[in-house]
Amino acid sequence: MQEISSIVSTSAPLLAAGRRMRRTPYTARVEAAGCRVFSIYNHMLLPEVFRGDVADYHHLKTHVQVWDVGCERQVEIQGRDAATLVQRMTCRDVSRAVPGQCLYVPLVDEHGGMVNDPVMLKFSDEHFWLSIADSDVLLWAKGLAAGLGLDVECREPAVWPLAVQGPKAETLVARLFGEEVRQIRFFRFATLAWQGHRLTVARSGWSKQGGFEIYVNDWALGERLWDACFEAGRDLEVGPGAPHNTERIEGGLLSYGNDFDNGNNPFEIGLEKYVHLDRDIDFVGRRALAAIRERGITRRIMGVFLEATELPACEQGWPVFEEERRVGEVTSASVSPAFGEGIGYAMLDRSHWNEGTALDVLVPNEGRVRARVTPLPFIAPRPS
Ligand code: THG
Repeated sequence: MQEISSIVSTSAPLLAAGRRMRRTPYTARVEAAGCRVFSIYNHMLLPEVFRGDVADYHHLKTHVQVWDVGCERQVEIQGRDAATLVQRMTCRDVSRAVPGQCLYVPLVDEHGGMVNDPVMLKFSDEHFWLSIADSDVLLWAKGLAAGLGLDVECREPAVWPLAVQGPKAETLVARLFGEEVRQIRFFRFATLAWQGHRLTVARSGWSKQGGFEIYVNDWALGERLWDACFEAGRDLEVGPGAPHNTERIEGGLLSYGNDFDNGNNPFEIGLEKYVHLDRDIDFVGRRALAAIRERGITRRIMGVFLEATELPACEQGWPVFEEERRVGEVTSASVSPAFGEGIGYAMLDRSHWNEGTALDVLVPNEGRVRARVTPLPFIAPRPS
């Protein structure tokens, strides 16, 4: 229990069950597999810890894990104006996407503030999914469609992604869906048969260990597919897992609600390469982002190394100082076994965002921790 106490305090009250804390088709299996900590994401249960924080990390980087990411809800946009609405919602040019392609698309509001950062799946010019992070995108999409008078239908389909992540993920998924999964390139998807059902299988997922996401479209299939993964992967040491805070920080993946929210623009969070102001596209917030680009940003997210061998969960932002002057805030942090010290993200004022800048971070129960600024990601991606 030592490790769990670093995530939530041992005296924390329990989370009440109820329909607002939606279960997924996999929740019963996740509980049986020994899930010790849940979070809530898109009003749905998201498992976080199984063996323990550090053991889960090493298992993910060595073997293969099955993740209940049913909370990655799909916002389905269908109809004659579907492509128009999706483009209105994102500052990234989606016009060249082809059917079978995924795109990471920052969604912005009229002030250029981040609404969400989903993965878009394009099925056709008239059919898209936005696989969303933790904010209520469906209502924003419906509001825009109504306000703009677009010919689209927006809904949340009965789809619950199951992720298979880790170095042995391809071997496992090929055993279930056949050798053709090996042909699926990064951020592409195919519709493949499994026990008479046609499922969308994408090479994607919220880790840098490689893997797939299976978009399960039938509640009753959930436990069967979960069980099939474990039967097919026994010799691969398959195990239950979940998106891992340390591994995703190492890889530079950002978390909506933790590292940024509606108060941040895409430039501040390092997503400038997805802001296509030089393309002839029409999106909400275009003028605002153009003005921000013109003005320049005053803060941005950077990596920080933290001289610590133990860190609590970052429940609130940790203030960052240079001597007595407050210059930013740590948004996520964790001790990395790969680096043997703390790593994290910090939103830093322009005066202190340069690589190598020495800072202090005020960590609850630890006091002042020495930190230094570093570019992201901490671990460069392997060529895929
Ligand atoms: N998969 C699916 N849905 C999701 C997530 C996911 N919804 C919630 C959340 N994760 C959305 N956020 C991200 C953030 C980063 C990535 C995916 C989803 C990601 N980025 C790659 C990178 O940064 O290297 C690739 C970006 C690109 O090349 O376009 O994978 O994980 N279904």
